[in-house]
Parts: sequence; C-alpha cells; structure tokens
Amino acid sequence: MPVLKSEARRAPDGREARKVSAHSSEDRLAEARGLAEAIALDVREALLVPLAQPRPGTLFGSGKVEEIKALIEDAHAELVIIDHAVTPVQQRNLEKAWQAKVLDRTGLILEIFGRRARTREGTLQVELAHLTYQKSRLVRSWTHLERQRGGAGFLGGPGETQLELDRRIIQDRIDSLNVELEVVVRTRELHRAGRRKVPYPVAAIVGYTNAGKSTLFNRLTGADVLAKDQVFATLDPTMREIRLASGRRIILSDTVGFISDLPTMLVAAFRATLEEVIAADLILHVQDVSHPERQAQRGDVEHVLTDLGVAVSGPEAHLIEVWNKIDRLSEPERDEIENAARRNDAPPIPVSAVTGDGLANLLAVLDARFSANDLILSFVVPAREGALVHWLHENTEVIERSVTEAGDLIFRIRIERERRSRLDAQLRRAGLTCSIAPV
Ligand SMILES: Nc1nc2c(ncn2[C@@H]2O[C@H](COP(=O)(O)OP(=O)(O)OP(=O)(O)O)[C@@H](O)[C@H]2O)c(=O)[nH]1
Ligand SMILES: [Mg+2]
Repeated sequence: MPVLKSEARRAPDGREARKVSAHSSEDRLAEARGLAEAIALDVREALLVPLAQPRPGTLFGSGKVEEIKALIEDAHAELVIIDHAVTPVQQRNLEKAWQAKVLDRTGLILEIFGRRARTREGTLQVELAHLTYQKSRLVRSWTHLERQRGGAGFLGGPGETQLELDRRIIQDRIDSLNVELEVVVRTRELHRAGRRKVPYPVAAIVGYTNAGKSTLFNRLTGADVLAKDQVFATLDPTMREIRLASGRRIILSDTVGFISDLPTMLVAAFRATLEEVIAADLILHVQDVSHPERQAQRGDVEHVLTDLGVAVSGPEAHLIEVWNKIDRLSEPERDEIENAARRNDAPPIPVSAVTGDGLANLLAVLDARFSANDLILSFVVPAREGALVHWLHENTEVIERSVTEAGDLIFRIRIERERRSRLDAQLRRAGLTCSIAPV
C-alpha cells in the first residue's frame, strides 16, 4: 500500500496552505509510514510526490495519476494514503482512477484513534471526531469497492457505514454524542473533585507522540502503561500518585501524544481529555532530543497547547521541558544538549527514561516546585472534635497522628500555604484559636 507524501505549498483547492510545515519531507514520509504501520498495514511503497500545481479534480497531474496507478497494480495495493489534505472530489476521482481506497492524513489519524480508544469517553470522542469529519465530506459518493466491503476493520471505523446518511442524521448523532459525552465528563469531574479532596497537585506529561511519555510515567510511578515504539500507543489518560523525597505527594498523568497537523476535529473532540492537562498544576513537556525533527515537534506541541489556552512561556507558564532520550546521543551531542539546557531561562531537564539518567534531578525539581508552597503544622485536637478530625483527613495531608494519654489527638499535617486560612476557620469553629505551632 503506497504512502504518498505530496509536497504542495498550497492547499488542494488552490488556496494558500495555512503554513509550510517545519518538518522535512523525508521525515514526514517516515512519520506517515509509522502511522500506517500503527494500524498494522503492510506498507509496500512509500514515495514523495512533488506537487507544484495541485489539480482541483485529482490533486496530481494526469501523468502522475497514471504512474501511481502502475505502482498500485504492481504492489497489489488496496489502499493509498496521501499525507496531505484531499478534497472529497479528489478522493472520489482518485479512487475511481486507481480502483483503490484513498485516505488522507486526517482519515488515517482518525482510524488509529478509533482502534486505540478503550474507555467510554475515548470511544465517544473518536466517534464524534469521525462524524464531524464525515459531515464535512458528505458530497462524496460511493464506489462499488466500498459498498462491497463494509463491515468491521479498516473500512468500517466508527460511523463509516453512516456515510450515506444525510447531514441532518449525522448532526443528530453528533448532538446526542455531545450529550452523552457531557454526562461521562461530568461523572469523571465528580470523581476528580472527590480525588482532589486530599489536595495533591497534578503534573501532566505531554509531548509529541513516541517522545517517551509513557516510559517516563512508568519509570516514575512504577506503573505498567503500554510504552511502545509506535505512534499513539497511549490514548486514554492515566493517573498515578507518587511520593517525592520531602514526603510531598503529587499525581502524575500520562495522556495522548500530539502530532503535526493534528486534525482540528480531533483536538475539539478530545477537549475534555485535554482539559485534564489544562487543569494540571504543572505540565511536563517531554521531548525526544535524539529526534532530527525535535524542534518542529516541539513547535507542534506548543501550538496545540497554546490553542488550548495553556501559556507555554513567560511568567504565566507552569511548564517544564523534559529533554528525553539523552542516552541516544553521542558524547559531544550530549554535552551540547546539557549546555543548552543550562543556558535556558526556564532550565529544561535532560533525562533518559530508559537508563534512568537525570530522573533524580527531575524528581528534585518537582519536589522543590511543589513543596515550596507547603506548610507543615502540628497541633492537638481534643478527642470530642470528630467533625474537625474528619475535615483534616479530607482536606489536608495527615503526615502523623498520635494519641496523648488524655485521649486527645496530636496531628502533624501538610497543607498548601493558600489553604491556611481555611484551616484556621475550622480550628476557630472548634474553639482552638491559638493551638497551631509550625514544626
Ligand atoms: N533510547 C531511549 N528510548 C526511549 C526513551 N524513552 C522512551 N524510549 C522509547 O521510545 C519509544 C516510545 O516510548 P513511549 O513511552 O511509548 O512514548 P509515548 O510518548 O508514550 O508515545 P505515545 O503514547 O505513542 O504518544 C519506546 O520504544 C521506548 O522504549 C529513552 O530515554 N531512551
Ligand atoms: Mg504513551
């Protein structure tokens, strides 16, 4: 199955493309191959097709269409992936000319996400993105090929069979999905609110797909999340609690990776998941520094974060860059990276999630960041103050609790500085005005 990478500087309908990708053509082609392989497609051929003047009807000129047709026949390919936007008209014409199914970048990414979704929320989000995509392409008509196949698998992703439904029916389904998603998200938020009763801050790991987010997550939490040399290995967010050297507990979260030209409908559909990231107290932006395209990948991630309203630089930013895979660098490259990290205003942290290099430093930085705001307090609570004892357990981190001879309780707790006044109010209510003594 050929993977084509067209190099058009203009969108297929002739409008100026929104931006020229910062990634090199070869890298984009390799990435497209990786995307195809992520859903176990057997890639027979992968080639770059220069595209000086995209044709509205067929994207490529007639000579190219013929040339590719020969390739498809030789390879017995059933599917052609074009790593570029393809209009519904172009798709239909090319499918007819080639007698093969044509998929563009957005279609392929949606397919991968469809296969990876595990949770109810993930499934709903992917279906929503699929339908939105299909709705925007409703003009297409169906070739005999697709009618014959159908069913599950590649041609039967969520909603694929609904392509022939009219816009209104698709819209109805989109509306009901949105309602269902809202319920799922609200339930999750309730859980989150429950979890946050003990106020552990959250650090969210984000980054380009395959940067090593899950490997780092596993290493730091002792979890066993799937980490694989494959794009979009992770789709659903996972959270785990870790305890730092100072005793400070935080929650680490691992989530879906980003990719260049992430389809907007996918970002929109995953908004609820990504909101976990936005709500995090700290973002760890994991980057594969051994990747030739690391700067372009970093730009892509920052672009998505900015779109989501997350400040990536400046005083507002609560983001730390984690420069991963330093074990893959040569000695001089590694020195260069470490020097560059030191020169930076908000110093990035070079690590290797595989060898464990730099992780102690990363944990120390997290500890300093999260514990800076903590107060550790000790005080005595009379045994009769059951409500106060309950409140302390729900709202602070109880480090130690012991009982005096008289049966009163000695508490040693950790609380964030900003919450001190709430604690004072609770103590006053119990008539314990000046019993606090920092330890
Ligand atoms: N050499 C080396 N390989 C690493 C390192 N960290 C991760 N990897 C490898 O990179 C590949 C991707 O790792 P993952 O942890 O799955 O990456 P991810 O960012 O979670 O990827 P997605 O969930 O697919 O977005 C795996 O083959 C890891 O073994 C590292 O520090 N050094
Ligand atoms: Mg992952």
